[in-house]
Amino acid sequence: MKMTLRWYGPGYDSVTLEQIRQIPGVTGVITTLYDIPAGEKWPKERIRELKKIVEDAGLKIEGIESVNVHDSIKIGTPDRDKYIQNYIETLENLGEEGINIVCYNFMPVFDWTRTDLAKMRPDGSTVLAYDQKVVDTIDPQTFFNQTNDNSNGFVMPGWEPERLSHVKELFEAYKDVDSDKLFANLVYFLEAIGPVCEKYGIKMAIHPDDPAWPVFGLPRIITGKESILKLFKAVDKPYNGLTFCMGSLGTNPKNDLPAIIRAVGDRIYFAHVRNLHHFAPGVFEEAAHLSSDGTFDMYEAVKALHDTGFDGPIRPDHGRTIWGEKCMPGYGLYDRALGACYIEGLWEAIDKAEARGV
Ligand code: DNO
Repeated sequence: MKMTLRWYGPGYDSVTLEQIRQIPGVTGVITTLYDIPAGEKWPKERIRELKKIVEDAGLKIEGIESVNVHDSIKIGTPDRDKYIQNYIETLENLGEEGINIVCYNFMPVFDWTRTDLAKMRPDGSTVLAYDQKVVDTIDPQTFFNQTNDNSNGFVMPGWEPERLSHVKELFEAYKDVDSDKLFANLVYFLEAIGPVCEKYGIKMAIHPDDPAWPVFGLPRIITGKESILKLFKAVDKPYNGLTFCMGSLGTNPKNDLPAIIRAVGDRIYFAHVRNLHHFAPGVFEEAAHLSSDGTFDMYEAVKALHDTGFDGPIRPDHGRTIWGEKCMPGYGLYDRALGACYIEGLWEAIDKAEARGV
């Protein structure tokens, strides 16, 4: 595995590449061109420029998170082919630069959803948290405004103000899109980008829905083992793979995380490793990465990745905000650095135990 950190690019991140380089074991970043709206083509020069910035800092771009998919593709409107063509050209430009892991999601309207971006824990740290009751009693526009207002002045991934200033219109546009239609549109998209992925060896790693159930009445289709395997069967090609995101799949306590890893196996191209603390169904907060701080057995999950021969990038995921850091909620330096070292410690121990036949 390759340990990485998500980095939003110049001007969008409070964390610098120089800081990332000093986290023991971290050799690369997962990044994006954050300013390019979903649906637009990524120019070759911009990709090259980004690559140079990262490489000049002694790191490597290990993957892109995300090349976002335009709503027309998810909805299946007549103009979707135009946006798919832009996506293909973006993949071509990435492929030409040797970047071949692309994380994306197929969630309608909202990307990941949390009801509190700074829930205070007893130790004074703050975390992202979710309570289904809040989602059930708030309208989507107010919810969006609230998320936007509480993000410490950062643009949160998947919550682009321009797109989401039209929440009502977006909901209207999705009104006939049920889960079958959304799934069919995903298959259409994956089939259309197949040739470019195969030409450049690009691995498309879909990000599971977060939380792993419908929110605000919108369908969600990548929520657990069955739906992931269904997608792999529908487009049974190696380029069609998964971002194994523990925090997203783990929002549903019924999802057995190590079992999902073992079932999906070599189609996991990228892993987000993190912990959640569950209080009740639909009520959870994000925890430190350590098993003892949350509900997941982190050893078992990392062991499953190790046992299945996972050799792609791992990144610690949302961290707590600690030590007075001013950062995008979930994406500070300190707790993610602690998370990276903890995951590396688990990995080393598993590696050595295996080598010694323990
Ligand atoms: C949240 C992230 C997601 C993820 C996208 C992938 O912090 O895990 O925003 O990047 O869903 O497209």
